[in-house]
Amino acid sequence: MTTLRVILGDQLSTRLGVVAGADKARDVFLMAEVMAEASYVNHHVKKIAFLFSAMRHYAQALRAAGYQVRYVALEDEGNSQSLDGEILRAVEALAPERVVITEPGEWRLREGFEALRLALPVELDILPDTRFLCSHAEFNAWVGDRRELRMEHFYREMRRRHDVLMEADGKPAGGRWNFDADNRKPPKAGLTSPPRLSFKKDAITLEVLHLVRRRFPDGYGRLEPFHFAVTRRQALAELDHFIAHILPGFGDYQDAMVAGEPWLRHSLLAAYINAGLLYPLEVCRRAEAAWRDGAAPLNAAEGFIRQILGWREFVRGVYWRFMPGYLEQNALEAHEPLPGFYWSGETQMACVREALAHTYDHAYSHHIQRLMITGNFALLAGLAPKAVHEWYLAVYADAYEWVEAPNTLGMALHADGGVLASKPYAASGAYIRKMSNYCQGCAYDPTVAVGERACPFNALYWDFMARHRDRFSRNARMPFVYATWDRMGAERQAGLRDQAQQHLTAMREGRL
Ligand code: FAD
Ligand code: DLZ
Ligand code: SF4
Repeated sequence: MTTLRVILGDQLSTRLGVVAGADKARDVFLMAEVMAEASYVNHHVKKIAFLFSAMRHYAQALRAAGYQVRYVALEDEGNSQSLDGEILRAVEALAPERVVITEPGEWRLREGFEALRLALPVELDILPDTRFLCSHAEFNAWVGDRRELRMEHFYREMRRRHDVLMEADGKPAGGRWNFDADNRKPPKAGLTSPPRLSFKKDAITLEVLHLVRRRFPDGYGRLEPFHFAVTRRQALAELDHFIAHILPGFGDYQDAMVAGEPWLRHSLLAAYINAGLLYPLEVCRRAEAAWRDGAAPLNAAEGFIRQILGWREFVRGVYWRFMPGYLEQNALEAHEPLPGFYWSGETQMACVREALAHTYDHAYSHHIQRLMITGNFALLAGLAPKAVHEWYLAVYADAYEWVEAPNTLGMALHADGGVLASKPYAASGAYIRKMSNYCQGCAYDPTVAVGERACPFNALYWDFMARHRDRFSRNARMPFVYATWDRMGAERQAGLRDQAQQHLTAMREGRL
């Protein structure tokens, strides 16, 4: 029986069911570069180039292994420029007896494939994405009748189920599940990013860069220099490098931010894991082995593993459980349009400028920049969640809706009303001052809340807390906030709220 086996741009893994059962003589793989996917948000040009190059290399590897591949390049004649269209065209051309696909990572595509089923003259099977370590059924079973979903509880179950960082007696390695308290060090003086690998561009990547430059001339972001790994072999080299040289410091400086240092001790692996070039469990096992071999401390290995085995799987579970409504949520009733500086990078706030510069240059900024700088600003200023979500989905090389939306709407903006995180990650300039050296180069002063040089994060923080008092004063994890606010007295409170309005006016007028 001839089967058409469809592989999407973020499914570049040979261990998926769609590959495992393939008959080299009869089956055909379909991969397609299409404008519908390349333009449904204003993707960073590096993200498009990374995926197209990785897709082309993956097709080449399949062919080298003896498989038949129908690869439709962006400018190929007849390209219908949509995934549905390309599946229909391939079915017409090849007359397979069935079509097999791995479930996509975004609700809109999943819906599209369900509809396509009805239009196709042959059966369409949607297989589970077995790269994930928690299936939809397992997540739903874990949710059960819990009223609150907390990542920490989920993570413990995942550690047990996959036997990661566990001792023989069923206790967690080192006697604790979580070493987060050790992982909040501010940057020490002179903290820099250790050197990273940079991969030589081969003919395929050069051709893709040329294509992207030509076809996306007004696309967001800097296309070159382009250093991404685009094959599994290169991604494994990046993993080796991280485990050997970077992981030992991962925990200590997980929350630190330093001007001019985009990577610090972060792994840069999300783009590769999400596209399928690395498997999440292999990455966790490598980190665990480094600890067991004495090459990395436990707080680093545990902190790193928690992000992948815990957060990554947890947000995916939340996404599928709460879609399609999840994207519509706006629990804090935030309606402010996204200010232009998110795209242009032009703002006087040094911390925001820095995070946006990394984003523009590398299609990357690390977690604390995403959460506590650009995310925190969006939260405090009341930016409309959907606009912020579309921005995050566009600008990072690792961004797909299943992982981006819960992080943005849930973790950063609290738009889901607390499904993902029990309290908002709101912080004033004092936090940024403590965890970074950004304030040294800023037009504003983090110690000032009202007046000409007042750091916008300060008054916006208090205004945010005052606006949402009804909701947050009942939160047991925010005990001191309202006590401090009340101690300020009416005059100071009015001054802060007026200052917040001035910042918002400056933001709307492009002066912030
Ligand atoms: P590291 O800091 O080295 O972390 C190790 C790995 O853990 C990452 O590679 C990633 O696979 C995983 N991880 C860490 N934190 C999270 C998390 N909160 N959720 C899921 N996985 C996590 N991550 C994405 O992969 N895609 C996104 O589109 C995305 N959007 C985000 C938007 C916002 C507003 C926020 C606050 C976070 C977002 N994250 C996203 C999570 C996290 O910021 C990135 O995974 C991380 O910055 C990627 O860099 P890294 O590979 O160097 O990660
Ligand atoms: C992100 C992306 C881009 C830019 N281009 C393509 C493409 O041309 N062909 C393709 O199959 N996939 C692409 N993707 C990835 C899809 O958008 C991805 O499968 C969905 O976002 C689901 O995660
Ligand atoms: Fe950011 Fe405020 Fe510090 Fe400037 S002073 S870098 S705006 S926290």
